[in-house]
Amino acid sequence: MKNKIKDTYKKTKKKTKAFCKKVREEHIVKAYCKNNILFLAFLITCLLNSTMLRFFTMHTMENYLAFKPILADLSILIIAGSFGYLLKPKNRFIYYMILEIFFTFICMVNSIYYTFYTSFASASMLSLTQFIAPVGDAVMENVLELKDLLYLIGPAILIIIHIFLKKKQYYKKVEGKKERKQKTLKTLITGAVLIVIFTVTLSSLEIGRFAKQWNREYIVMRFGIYIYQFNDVVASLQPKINSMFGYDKAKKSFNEYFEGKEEEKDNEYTNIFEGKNVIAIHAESLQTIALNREFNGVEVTPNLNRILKEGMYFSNFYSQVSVGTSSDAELTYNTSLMPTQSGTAFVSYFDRKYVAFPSLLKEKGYYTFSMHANNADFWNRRTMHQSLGYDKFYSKETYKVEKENSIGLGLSDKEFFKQSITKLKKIKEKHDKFYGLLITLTNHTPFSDVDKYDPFEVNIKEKVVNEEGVEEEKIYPYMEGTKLGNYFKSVHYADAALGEFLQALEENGLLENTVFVLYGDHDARLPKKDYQRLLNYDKETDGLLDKEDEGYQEFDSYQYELNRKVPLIIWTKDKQFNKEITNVMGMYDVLPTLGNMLGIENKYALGHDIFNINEDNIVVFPNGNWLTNKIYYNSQKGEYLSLDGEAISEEYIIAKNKYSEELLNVSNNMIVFDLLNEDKSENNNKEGS
Ligand code: GP9
Ligand code: MN
Repeated sequence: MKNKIKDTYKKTKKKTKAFCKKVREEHIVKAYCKNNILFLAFLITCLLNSTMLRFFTMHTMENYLAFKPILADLSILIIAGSFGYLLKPKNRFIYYMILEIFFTFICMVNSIYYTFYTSFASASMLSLTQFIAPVGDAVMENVLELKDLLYLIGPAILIIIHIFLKKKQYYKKVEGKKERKQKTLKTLITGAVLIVIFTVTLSSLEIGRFAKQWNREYIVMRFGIYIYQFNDVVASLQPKINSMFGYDKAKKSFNEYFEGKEEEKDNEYTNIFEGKNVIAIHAESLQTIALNREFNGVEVTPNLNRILKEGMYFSNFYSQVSVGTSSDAELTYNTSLMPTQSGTAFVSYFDRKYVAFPSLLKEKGYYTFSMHANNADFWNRRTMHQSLGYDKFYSKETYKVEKENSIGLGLSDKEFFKQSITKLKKIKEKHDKFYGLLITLTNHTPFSDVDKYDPFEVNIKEKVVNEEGVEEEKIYPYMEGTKLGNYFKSVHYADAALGEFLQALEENGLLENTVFVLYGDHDARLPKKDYQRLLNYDKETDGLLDKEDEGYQEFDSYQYELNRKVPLIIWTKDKQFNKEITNVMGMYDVLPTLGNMLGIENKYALGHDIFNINEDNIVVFPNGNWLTNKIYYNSQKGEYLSLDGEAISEEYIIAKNKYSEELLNVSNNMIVFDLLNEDKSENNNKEGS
């Protein structure tokens, strides 16, 4: 047996040597390259594009030179390119050019998408272009960068090579059918072999995450952009297919999840707001970072600062949005469910049954409504707000929107609130109890309509004594001219609008017996470098402090994630709470927490009443990351940041990972399979029996 192995080894070694010698002597590589210039140019340019995409998005050496995605991309390109050989040489350029454009398009779209969403593109989201269109200008202004155009170099190179080859009579070569078939087959086999090699190197974790698809960065990092995109298209179709099959399994896991989940309900806040009116504000892109902040002694948000002190202020509160941004925030706030893993609930699953603030309060005799001065079809609100149980949606059609009273995406917040007061007065006259959600618009990226905001300086002014001994003012630009600086100006305007609104509510008796709630819908996607400037500004150089300098504050990707928090404020004129809640809390905890105060309950909430769970709370994000008072866990990287400096046990991480995965899964099933719809459940039972 041993001898046999030895013999085979010797033979293989001999054969390999002979092959290498042949390759060397007969210049096979050189000859291959010479005869397949077009195919190779296509391969190399597309491979460079996908590598460049990883470089621009994930930014680490390890990421963009990783072996696995290169191998995966190469295999896909070889397989796709192999069919070009079926064509006669003169027709091949068209084939490779079409492929080149297709693969370049994938890279460009992902590059732009990543800048905006810090994630890779999803076909289900891109199919929603009608919802993206109104913010298209914001995208063009802020997102399209020079790097996104670099991908076009690939097709340009292919065209140049084609012109060169044409001149050299390259396409005049005659290739018989048999020869063409052989070339195709050989190339195809090479691609297939590479795919097999790639597949055997995969770990079970990688395969598992590939199947789930939501951990997008992780998949691009392991499988390359081309396989990722193909998998994404399949995954985007999956919800439609899934809702046709697998109902029983989903229902079973749903029942198991909620079985025995009875939790403590009562606390000191139970029913304190029972029967009161509710005016809730969905504050566009309002981030906690703008609150309790001042420039030259002037507060960015004086009005919010006042009510957060008097009311309940949840200062470690996080939005849990996915690609559905504003609509996902509304979904999670209203229903305590997470955004769907594919598509968006507002668009793809608007016809499901939801247990939400409006539907629950309606049962208690409330008149429920929403107000937003944008197009009613944006995010499919016109339909989805009905599913959530709103009696009426006051959309753009009910507001007077003119150029003069608009800022950024549409009607300015000041004007929106002014016109809403008239509507609110009528509502109050007609209804005993009401619940309303007002969705603001002005504080939406790109925050560039600076001239239309109230003047607000984000510089540093200092009194200095000059050489002649005279006191004068010195101005350091600080945040002026930065996106974050403009953001503060925009938030200052939004705060002033809120201040005017609160005053008008008071003047019209609309604050009597009323609870005022405000949440930031999601972060403002501000550049990291601007935070660095905010924290580490060096006045002397108008640059940044060095790591070694005194007062330097680290701002890494964890700090960035932690700073994405948004405010939640619950305030009423009738009672001063003066309470700051610092335990971590997610948007999905609002319905259980505020619901308990209002005397309503959603049995199928995924969040918790923060006053019952307190420091044991966990905020699960749609991408699988999660946050507790102890750590921020990055599930893509399998790494975490300890928040209190204490060591974290592996069991803790395993348990929370399991919890998060289960929660995301159940939430998704509840929406996709319409599990809260009892009629559907009955029908399924009938069919099954
Ligand atoms: C549009 C507004 C903004 O009506 O709610 O939506 P977003 O771009 O934040 O998802
Ligand atoms: Mn929004």
